[in-house]
Amino acid sequence: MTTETTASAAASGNAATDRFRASGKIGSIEVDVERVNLLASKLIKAANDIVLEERVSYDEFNALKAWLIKVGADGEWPLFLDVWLEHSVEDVATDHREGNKGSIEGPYYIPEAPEQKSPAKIEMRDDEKGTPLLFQGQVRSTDGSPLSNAKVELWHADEEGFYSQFAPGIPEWNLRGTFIADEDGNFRIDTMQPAPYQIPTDGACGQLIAAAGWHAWRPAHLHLKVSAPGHELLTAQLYFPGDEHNDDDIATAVKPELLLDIQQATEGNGVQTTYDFVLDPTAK
Ligand code: MBD
Ligand code: FE
Repeated sequence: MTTETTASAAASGNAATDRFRASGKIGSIEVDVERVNLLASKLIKAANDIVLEERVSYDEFNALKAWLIKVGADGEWPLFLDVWLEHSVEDVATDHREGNKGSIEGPYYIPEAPEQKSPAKIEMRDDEKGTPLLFQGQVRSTDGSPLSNAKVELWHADEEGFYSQFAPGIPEWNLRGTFIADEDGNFRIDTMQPAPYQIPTDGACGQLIAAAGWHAWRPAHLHLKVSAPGHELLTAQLYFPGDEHNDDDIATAVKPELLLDIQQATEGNGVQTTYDFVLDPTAK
């Protein structure tokens, strides 16, 4: 067994929970009393309607109670919410945009990954497994003008589907980096193609998936945050054609605009892809 395969749901869940607590997203949140009243009332009513319509039993009610307790104990609230709810929040937050489609952030983003000027190679182990991937493109504004020195943050799983800082035995910033595009908005990053990702099977979310007879897979994906002064931050994911889970992602986060065009590399072995990002100006 490699160190990586000893990754546990509780360890990755608790790391994601700690990361959310440290993210600064909580301190700045204030929700109006009217909105809390509306949203909480609707949520409670929806749950009660299900109980009445489906005649939920005490055994089912207690199974739910035990399961919700386990979600917290395993630190899997970030995973649960990001897999089954964030995609709708993302749709609402970005449906005004004219530029690039985005997708969900998910539970495994870490800000301030080491910065490098493009062209660059992302941090990886000397013996990093997998297919080398050259990822390049240009960042532009909606009017077509290149965004010089745009920032491209990239993070993704390794060839076994594990994320650094959320699975044991992986160097801190492995397959994570912040890349500064050139004066024409062009970036060029050498990385390693990620594997499909399976939701941890030994935690509460995995228990639900097994109990409901679902599958636990997300298609292989690159995570990105692309930004430039005066433009809305784009959070996105990019996917690989032919992945069998592009059509049934457990997190419902695939969009046709986010599929890469993968080519054989022109230099060395491996593959390459070009993907351009279009950012919306803020305050139009
Ligand atoms: C992931 O890697 C991910 O991107 C999401 C959205 C949820 C769980 C794991
Ligand atoms: Fe992911």
